[in-house]
Amino acid sequence: MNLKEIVTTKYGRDIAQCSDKELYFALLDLVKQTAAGQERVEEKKKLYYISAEFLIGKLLSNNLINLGIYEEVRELLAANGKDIAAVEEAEPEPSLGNGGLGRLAACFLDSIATLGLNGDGVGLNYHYGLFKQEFENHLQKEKKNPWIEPQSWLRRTDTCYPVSFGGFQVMSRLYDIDVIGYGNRVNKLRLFDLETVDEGIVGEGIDFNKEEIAKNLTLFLYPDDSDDKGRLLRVYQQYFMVSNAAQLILEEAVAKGCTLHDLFDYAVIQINDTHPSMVIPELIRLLMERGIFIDEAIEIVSKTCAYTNHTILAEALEKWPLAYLERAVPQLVPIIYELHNRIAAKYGDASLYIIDGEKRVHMAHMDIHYGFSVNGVAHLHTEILKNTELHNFYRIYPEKFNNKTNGITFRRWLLSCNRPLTDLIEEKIGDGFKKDAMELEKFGEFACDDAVAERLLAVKMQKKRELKECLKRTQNIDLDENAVFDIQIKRLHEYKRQQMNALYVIRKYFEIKSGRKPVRPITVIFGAKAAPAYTIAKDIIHLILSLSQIIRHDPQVSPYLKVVMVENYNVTLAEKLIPAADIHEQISLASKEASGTSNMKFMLNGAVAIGTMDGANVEIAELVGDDNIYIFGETSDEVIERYRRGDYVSRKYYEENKALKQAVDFIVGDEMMAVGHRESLERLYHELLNKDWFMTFPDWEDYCAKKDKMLSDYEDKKAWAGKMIVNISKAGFFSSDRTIEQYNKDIWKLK
Ligand code: 26Q
Repeated sequence: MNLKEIVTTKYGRDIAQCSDKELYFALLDLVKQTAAGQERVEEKKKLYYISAEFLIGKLLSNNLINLGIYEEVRELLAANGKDIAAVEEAEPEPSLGNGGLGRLAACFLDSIATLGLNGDGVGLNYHYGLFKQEFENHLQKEKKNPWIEPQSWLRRTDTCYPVSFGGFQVMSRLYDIDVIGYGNRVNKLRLFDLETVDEGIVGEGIDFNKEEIAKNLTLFLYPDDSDDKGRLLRVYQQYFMVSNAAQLILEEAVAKGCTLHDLFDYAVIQINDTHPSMVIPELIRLLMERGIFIDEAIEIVSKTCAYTNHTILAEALEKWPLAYLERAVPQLVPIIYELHNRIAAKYGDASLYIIDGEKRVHMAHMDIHYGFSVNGVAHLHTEILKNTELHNFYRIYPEKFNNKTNGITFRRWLLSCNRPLTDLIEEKIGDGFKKDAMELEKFGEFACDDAVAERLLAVKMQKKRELKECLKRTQNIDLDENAVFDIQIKRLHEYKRQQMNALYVIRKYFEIKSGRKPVRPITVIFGAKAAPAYTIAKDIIHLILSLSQIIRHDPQVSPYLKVVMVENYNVTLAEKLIPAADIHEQISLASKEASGTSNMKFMLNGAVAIGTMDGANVEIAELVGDDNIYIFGETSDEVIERYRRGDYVSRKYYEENKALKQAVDFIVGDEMMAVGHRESLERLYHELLNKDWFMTFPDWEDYCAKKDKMLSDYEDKKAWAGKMIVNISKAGFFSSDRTIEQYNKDIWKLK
């Protein structure tokens, strides 16, 4: 059936008489139907990408593009007086992820399907996902974010499994979402839900009884883990995810003729950070239940599982108290002990142990010993893992370690979110780049072409205007498209250093007040959610929101400087913000950002980075060259050495740098206190002065100087357009198609 027929059958009306929401539901049917007719060959070996997060974003336009029917549908709607953009807005965004790791998983699914590889994602069907962020009194408030409607991308299946916890059992149900590759096959995202889940136990905000496991297990992504009950719930969630995954994997393998002794010929499991690590002992347990002796069970599982590390931050490396596991999943405890004992017997070195002296289970250690591959997500990150964080493991298993620099899907982050840029590129170099991203290199030939420069600047202006219109309509935010747009969007974390950017804004504020006006208005845009229990992160949001108000109401400063924090930053907003950026901020403390992926999205959309030599910035800098990126700050070696010495004193920098002192003091000055909350601002002030764990002060002067240089360079429009073109033309390497080809060649070995 075509869209017209679907609409007639569904509503008994014409397209022109339908609401945007009705058209969205009709297009859901159309896409599902079309996808059902696509290739779905199941080869013998299959990849299972298990992840606690899949930040897939809205799916309608992406699916239409990948099916090759976007234009057709757009024209049909237009002919009936309907705007496809308005129909897209009727789709709720599933918020099944926090940030980079979840978005990476979504990009990977797109590339796996596009490359025609046999691989599914496996995760959880959180009903409320991550919280929805609202601002009240310059503070973040968390609200629940229901996204599942009676008609959605989810397809209910008949697959249900029992999952046993200490003292009780629950039943799961599997829901599938089609993952439609670009002009190619269709894979699946398989999301397990709890049959007995009860939305009724959630109140207005995101509070619920954390102990009613049989009702709450799939309500939220990562419920607050600041207390024991929350952490315990996380363990229950993780086991629920991997127990279902393991049962699904075995069932599918056996159906294809697997004897279980040869499981690794039928399945390869990618463990996305340590959140799914319990799949290792769970699979061993299930194989033993089916009659395989432990030695062989361990060997089979070790040949099936591969682990990706996404962080070196100590607090993000999961270490679960054995007591939690004894309570939630007692059946795994003897297996984990066995895995640990084998290591302890073989190596005297306690840094390699799975269970430490405080009876905590180091999930990453289990993955490294009992998986066949360990990868980092950018060159620098992998080197730090090998040489520093996981050095002792690298010494015994050098062959397991490998790098897979992250990537992004160009279908969403160029074709879908920036049509005018796509069209311009296509006009100049043909459409080969849509399948082979490295062809973007050809666009570099136009770096000095005035006509192309002008067209490119016009595209940027158009996207800035679209952002302005969108933020006005949805959040009542006023933007001036003639200002330079400087954007920092990512989770709020001290190591990402949004506070450093805010201190630059304060410095500018003082400069303007003293008569030094910028040649062009500057608009600094932030988007970030803070974890509900991460106090300092919330203080930084409070600082930015308060600052925004002070500047907005200061007639001396507001014509030249604006600070905006968009509410509820998510994938949908990213798709509007990224194409509109002139400057993007990648200013993490060197060594701390494993890769970053928004850096890749921005460069692809012709924005220029200010950044540290961290994560994938290092690879970007190498590709675009010094003239096309603004690098500042200490190197990862210097930072690691500082931590080793342990002698960093932030107060010294504060006392020796007048501009810095003035900016930091402003946080607790009268203007701030008049609009903000004393407790929050003082806490942040003291944190910076007495700790500044992520070392913003040593990098600040260099950061401000580079930013000023950048703003003055921006005025040479032709030269700036050249930088934009170089950034776009060098982005090909960061296609997730390249990343996935490398995973497949080195790790998965499918096809
Ligand atoms: C751990 C323990 C307890 C509670 C929560 C967590 C937890 C939750 C989420 C730990 C880590 C995460 C998410 C991490 C993440 O998104 N990492 C990012 O991964 C990207 C993809 O590889 C990288 O580009 C980013 O650099 C990295 O920060």
